[in-house]
Amino acid sequence: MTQDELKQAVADAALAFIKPDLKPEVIIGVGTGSTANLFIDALAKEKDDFRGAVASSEASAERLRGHGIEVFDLNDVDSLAVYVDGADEANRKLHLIKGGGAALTREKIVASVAKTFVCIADESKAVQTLGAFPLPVEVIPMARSAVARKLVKLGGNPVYREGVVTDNGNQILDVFELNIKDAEAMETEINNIPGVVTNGLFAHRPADVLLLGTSEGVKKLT
Ligand code: ABF
Repeated sequence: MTQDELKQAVADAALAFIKPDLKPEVIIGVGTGSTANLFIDALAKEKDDFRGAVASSEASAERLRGHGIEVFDLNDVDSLAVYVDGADEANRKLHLIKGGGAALTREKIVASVAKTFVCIADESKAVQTLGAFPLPVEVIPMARSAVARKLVKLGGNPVYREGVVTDNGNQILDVFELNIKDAEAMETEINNIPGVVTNGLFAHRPADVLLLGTSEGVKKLT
């Protein structure tokens, strides 16, 4: 199977996973990226069976609206039963690296509100140790160089993602060569650097379920 077919398979599996929870009052958290886009397209077929969605990016909000799905501001929503999103890397503890699409901060916020976080990914994203994918860090623009110097002290090699402005008006540093043995500790340490909005480690709030697309079918990891 191609990578695109694996992504489609996990998008369809995510829809089957959440289908029993769809009710007229339900609002669903929806992520960002090519796998999440396939989930949005699948979700559109059920649009009359739930109330709407909260999106983790402007791009996903636009795609949802394009399908006629109502998009809610998170401030107007008390709770989310489920959040479905992709990832750049996932380990066996379901700790993730996210943010390759620069939407990490909103993704982390929406994930934090959701009761169940369902991560959807093709098997190329499964790793033993996180960190081969450069860790995205969203920074306040005036702090970019100061944060980068601190990241070097942590052993990383931060690279400014030029030309990218996040939905929050900030910038992204991609940190190469980090040795992420303890993802929770690293997440905390980087988030404590003044000027960091958040980093792409999802370890304190990992996924609850990982639907992994493999050539032997979709595996459900918890
Ligand atoms: C989002 O989309 C991000 O957190 C992650 O960077 C990316 C994964 O993209 P794709 O599904 O296109 O591989 O979930």
